[in-house]
Amino acid sequence: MICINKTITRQLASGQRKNAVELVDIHTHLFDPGMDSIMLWGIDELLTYHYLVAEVFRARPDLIYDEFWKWPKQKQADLIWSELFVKRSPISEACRGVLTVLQALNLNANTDSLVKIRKYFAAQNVRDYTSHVFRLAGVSRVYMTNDPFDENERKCWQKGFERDERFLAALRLDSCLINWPNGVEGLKKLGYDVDSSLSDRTLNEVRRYLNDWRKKMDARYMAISLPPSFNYPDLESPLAKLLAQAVIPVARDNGMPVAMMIGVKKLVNPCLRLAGDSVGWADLGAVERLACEFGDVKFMITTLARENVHELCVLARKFKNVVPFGCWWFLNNPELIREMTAMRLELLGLSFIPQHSDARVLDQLIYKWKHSRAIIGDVLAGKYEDIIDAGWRVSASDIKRDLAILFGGLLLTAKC
Ligand code: FIX
Ligand code: ZN
Repeated sequence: MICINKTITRQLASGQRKNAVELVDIHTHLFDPGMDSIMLWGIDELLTYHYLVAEVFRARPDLIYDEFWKWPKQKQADLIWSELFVKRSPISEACRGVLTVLQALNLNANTDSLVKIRKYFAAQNVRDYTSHVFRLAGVSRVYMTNDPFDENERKCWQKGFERDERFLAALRLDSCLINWPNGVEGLKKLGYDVDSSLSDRTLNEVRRYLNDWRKKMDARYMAISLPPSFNYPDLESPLAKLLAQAVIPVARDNGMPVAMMIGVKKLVNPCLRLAGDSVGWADLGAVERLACEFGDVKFMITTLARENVHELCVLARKFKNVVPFGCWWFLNNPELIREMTAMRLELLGLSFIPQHSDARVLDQLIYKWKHSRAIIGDVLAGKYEDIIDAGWRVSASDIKRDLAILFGGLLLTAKC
């Protein structure tokens, strides 16, 4: 075994050395290039990302929400560029991300006008560009967020398209199950004989829906985002019953993980649309009880409140079928990624998934992973240095093996 020094450790751990690891991004809002009508990419999509929409209204509180939403995307992007990049230094994480993407594409960001940058993107072919972005980001595969209730997305599935193996499917449950019986009409439209009561017939039909679309998409896991108030068991909550008697049985029968993303307060400011969601502390006792009752089902959990992160680490130590993942949304910022990664490595070793990108725009893969790898790699390198100081011999192959566990999507697919 060739022992390596701390410099190489640091380079390897942060992916600075070639083919450090096949990286699998386990949660994004990207779409297969075959679904080109709904796939987002390019400078205008990057600049109108909802993170930057929230920030431009802070720079220009005089802006009228409805006026802004009436503008064409290019006009929105021009305003965001002018307010957040030209008139002010683009130091927020979301602004910096756009700079990182442009730098990686060798485009000059130091400009007042987006004309030249738009020309570059206009000249790209989406399939070639997708491969270029995956190469620059060092990503091998991504999981999408797939919702049969979304009209535009459903049309792609019903028309059929040639799958790109780099884009795996995850069946998203929010539209169908959150605020039941809101999903009843949608299920009926899709041909399922349900009603608002959670009768055996309705539960059977929900299971049929989940299985039909799991198969149609070749979905590898099911996912749902949950409010801070989520509880289980909860006799008052249709959602608790639907999870226990529809989602979890289908997951168990097919060896599918269930991802629960907990702590989102939807649309606290509806005028901001996608940018209007906020965060709340959640009682993770619900996760403890689900993990205890369904010990043969894998629960992938991410929380939105910083206060829940440590609690989730301890919870995961108690339940081998709970896998914490990612630094979600308002936690996906350098200092919090650093804090969360150190906490998780110290409490969980390598038994968690450090990050997902949550990318909504293809090009974001470049910045979300460059920024995260640098921090996660730095923290991880420090942990190798600690054990080297304690006399442990670390080889390059050890680090590559460990990175494959952390970033290769293995914890999502491994049996629990
Ligand atoms: O529920 C989710 O998948 C969230 O990640 C999104 O709703 C959110 O808008 C987002 O993209 C955060 O990064
Ligand atoms: Zn997401």
